[in-house]
Amino acid sequence: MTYGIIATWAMAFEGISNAAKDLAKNGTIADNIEATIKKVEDFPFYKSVGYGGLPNEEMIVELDAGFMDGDNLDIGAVAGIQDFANPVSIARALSTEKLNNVLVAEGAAKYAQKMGFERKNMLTDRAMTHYKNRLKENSQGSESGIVPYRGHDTVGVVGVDMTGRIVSGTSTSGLFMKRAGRVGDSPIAGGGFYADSEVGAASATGLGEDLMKGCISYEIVRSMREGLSPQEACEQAVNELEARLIKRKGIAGDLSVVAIDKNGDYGCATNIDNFSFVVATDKIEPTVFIANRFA
Ligand code: SD4
Repeated sequence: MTYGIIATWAMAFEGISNAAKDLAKNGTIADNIEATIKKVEDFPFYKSVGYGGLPNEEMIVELDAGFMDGDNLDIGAVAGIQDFANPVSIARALSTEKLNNVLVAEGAAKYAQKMGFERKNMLTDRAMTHYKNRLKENSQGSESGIVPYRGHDTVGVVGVDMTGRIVSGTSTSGLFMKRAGRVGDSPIAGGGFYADSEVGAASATGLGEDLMKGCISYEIVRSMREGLSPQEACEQAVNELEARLIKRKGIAGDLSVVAIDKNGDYGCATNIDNFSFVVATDKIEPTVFIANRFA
């Protein structure tokens, strides 16, 4: 029986290792993706996710998360939510609602409060120090603008369990120093995540503004449906989107993606160097791989 799970960035290794054990014992992919993402959200030193995530330009941590169940195409997402420990769990809960599946800011917080999700101040002293240092650097003119953190980025996890259910989930604090209210690709279905149990799932990390322009996660699942392998679909999506962006705008941001199909085959592509991702399947022990920009 096939199962498999793949996550963006090495930081998900522990969660993926736990998930692999559970999936081998018939665990559900939805529970394991949520648990894997929560582990990253709870760890204070990852700069782009959950507790310890870096704040926006007003020194407020605003979090985005998405969840999609590929069996019935249910989606749930929160954007710009503050002061809740596990945005991915809120997104998952929203995916089970009939309507109102995507909530932002105060509305999302009201829902989370009503549903009893854990409240938490997500700004750590460490993140505050980063913020203050960046303000200093900006005022000295040495660095400016918003940039994704390379190496500790958004967590995106996709996987299939032994029942054939396929799920995709994401969680992020978005870009450091983003404008208040800015939303990236991570809580956008088809942008940061997509899943369809008839085909496979994909998730993205990098510059949300550019990833969204290609609806990149949907695009990968769409081309897998047409017969491309996860690897071919990931490479095609990143290559084509980067080429289109460069042609029209002269520049493309960071684009990194992972995907899995219903057979448990996986793929990954990136236009940066040293993009790490973690894979575990019924054939592969939990392993961190490093992908580099295509030639
Ligand atoms: C975003 N794609 O908010 C996310 C962030 C990310 O670099 O992946 N971090 O645009």
